[in-house]
Parts: sequence; structure tokens; C-alpha cells
Amino acid sequence: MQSKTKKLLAALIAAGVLPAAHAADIKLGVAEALSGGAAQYGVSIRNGFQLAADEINAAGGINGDKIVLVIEDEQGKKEEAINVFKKLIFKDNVLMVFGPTLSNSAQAADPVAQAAKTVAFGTSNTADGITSIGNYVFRNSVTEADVLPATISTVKAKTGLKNVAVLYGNDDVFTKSGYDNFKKALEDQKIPVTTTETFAKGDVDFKAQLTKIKGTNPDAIVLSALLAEGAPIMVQARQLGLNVPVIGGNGMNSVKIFDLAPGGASNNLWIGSPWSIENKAPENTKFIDAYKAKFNGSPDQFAAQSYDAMYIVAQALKNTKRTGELPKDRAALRDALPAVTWTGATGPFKFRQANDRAGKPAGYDADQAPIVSVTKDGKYVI
Ligand code: 1QQ
Repeated sequence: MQSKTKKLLAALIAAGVLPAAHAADIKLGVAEALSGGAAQYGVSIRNGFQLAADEINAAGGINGDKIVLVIEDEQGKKEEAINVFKKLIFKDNVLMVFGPTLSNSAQAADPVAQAAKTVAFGTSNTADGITSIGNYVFRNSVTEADVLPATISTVKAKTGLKNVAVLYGNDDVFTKSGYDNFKKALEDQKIPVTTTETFAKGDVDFKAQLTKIKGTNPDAIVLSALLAEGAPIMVQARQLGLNVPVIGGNGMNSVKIFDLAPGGASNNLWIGSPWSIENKAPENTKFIDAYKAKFNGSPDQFAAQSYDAMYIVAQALKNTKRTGELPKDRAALRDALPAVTWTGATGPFKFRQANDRAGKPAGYDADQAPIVSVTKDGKYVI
């Protein structure tokens, strides 16, 4: 194109006369919780996507085509996740959808994408059964089933714990699945449970459960919670003098815990994750530096996973021929994804085929091993 014409086009786009998108732009949907309690995760996730998409575009995009993100707030609610998935898939005609933030929402919204033969790619869904929804469902988040046995065995080896009390949210797909997997890991590793207590989403006072737990004198508390409830649980446990290790799942793995449970209340929290801010691998250092420069704060596991997920999809897109026919292009992306391998902020990554309930091949899980760390004075220490 002549540079005069280019300048004119740019001026028309800047003035809003012409839309910025052109035929070759690649529209990807992002459906995350940007408001409500789950925004503790969703905002980091969105940041990770934006950072990676900007980097990919600055480096020439996908064989010259730009990635354009269509970002929607699903509020951490399953009904909203369904609405947003429908908008992105049927109105915005995105090539695929990233999200939603919570497994609770994914279980409700992913069937919409599966039925529309559009990839739903979760970067933070860790409950059992998500990828059994179908062959268009992918995730790079390491499941509770993979993380919790390693977390328990590490804490057992390092602290010599003999028994634990269990506390979990019984009305959320993720916290319930975390409980199921904790229970199984504790049985497998022959660790007795002194008591099992529950709470519900939105609860703010956990003193009754924690007092009961304290009465059983456990060596540690196993906690399956999201931050909105998990952080006040840690604060109230420490107030009651329960200073034993707390063993959490993916929901407790965020630097936000240091603000939400201040003054040492967050100390002695054990979690497992493939990602650590202390990992000095060059891919991770580059990610952490770029994130800090762009967002003026430290990244967490959730930002690292969405950042890597964007690069994983970019690799698949580089290996597919887009025709402009949406159903064909959506199917081609799905078919290209399983073979992608990528070394990013979370280290080397590949997919592992998951099965549906009848044992038939369905979607794809992350094939990555967790590293266990413990919080100490505002840091995760390995
Ligand atoms: C899930 C989770 C949460 C911690 C997401 C942020 O792992 O809901 O599956």
C-alpha cells in the first residue's frame, strides 16, 4: 500500500470513521470474572492475556495477522458465563473463547462452546470433569487431582504431620472437587482426619467451624476454598490461636493472600503449582519483568497461566490455514491445539488427553507437575 493511502486509512481509523479491525484480524474471546469476589483471579488472568497478545502482535502477529481480544466480564457467576459465551460465540463470531474463571462457571458455560464446535480454553479451571465435557474443551491449569496429592505428601515429609482437620466450601464445583481430591489423597497416604467442616459462598464468620477444628488439635488444616472465603478463614484461624500449617489448593495460590490476610496471618500456607515467582528460568523472568512494567504490580500463577495459554494458541494458529469460514477455522484450531508444546512462564507444557464419563476421548488437560511452596513473611518459599 502507498504510504499516503496508509496514512489516510490510519487517520480514518483514528477518527472512528473506519473500524480498526480488518478481514485478517483474529478475534479471540476472553470471558473472565472482572468484578465480584472471583475478580481476585480474573483481573490477573485478563492481564496475562493482554500482555501476551501485545507481545505477539508486536512481533508480527500470526504470520502477519493481528490478534484482537474481545473481553467480557462474566462476574464469576455461571448464568453470566453462559450469557457471555453466547455473545462471544454467536454475536461477536470469535474464533475461540478463553475462560471462564471458575470451574463452577465452566461446568455451565463450556457445553455452549462444545455444542457450537468452538474451543473453550480454561486457564484457571482445576475441578474434576471439566474437560470431560467434550473435545473442544482445553485447559492449561493443573487440576486439583494432580496438585493435591503432591502438596499433601510434601507437607507430610517436611512437617511430619500425623493428622489433619478438613474445611471446605460445599456449594462450588472447584471447592467441592478440591475436597474430593484431598479426601482421596489423605486416604491414599493414610493420614487420619480429625474432623470435616464446611462453609458456603459468601460466609464471613468461620469461628464456629474453626473452634471445632481447634478442639480436635490437628497437626494441619486442609482447606479447599476460594480467596473470598479462604483469606478470612486464615485470619480467623490465627486469631483463635490455630497457627498450624494450612494446606490449600489452586484457590489459595495468589499473592493477594498477603493483602487479604495481613500481619502474618497468611504465614504457613502450603500450595502446589507449576509456577513460582522465584523460578529464574529466562521465560519466566521475561514474563515477570514485562508484567511488572505493564501493570505496576507482581503477577501470580493465574496471570502466568493465561500468558502461556495465549502463546499456546498462537502456536496452534501459526500451524493452521485460516479460510475465513468460521466453522472450518474453529475446527482447524481445535485440531491443531493438542500437538502444541510450549515452554513459557510455567515451564515446559504439553496437553494430556482427558476422557468423558463413558471413558471415550474428550478434551485436554495440562500435563505439568506442581512444585510445592510455603508462605513466609509475604513470600512463597520453595
Ligand atoms: C477453579 C479454580 C479457581 C481457583 C479459579 C480461579 O481453580 O474454579 O477451578
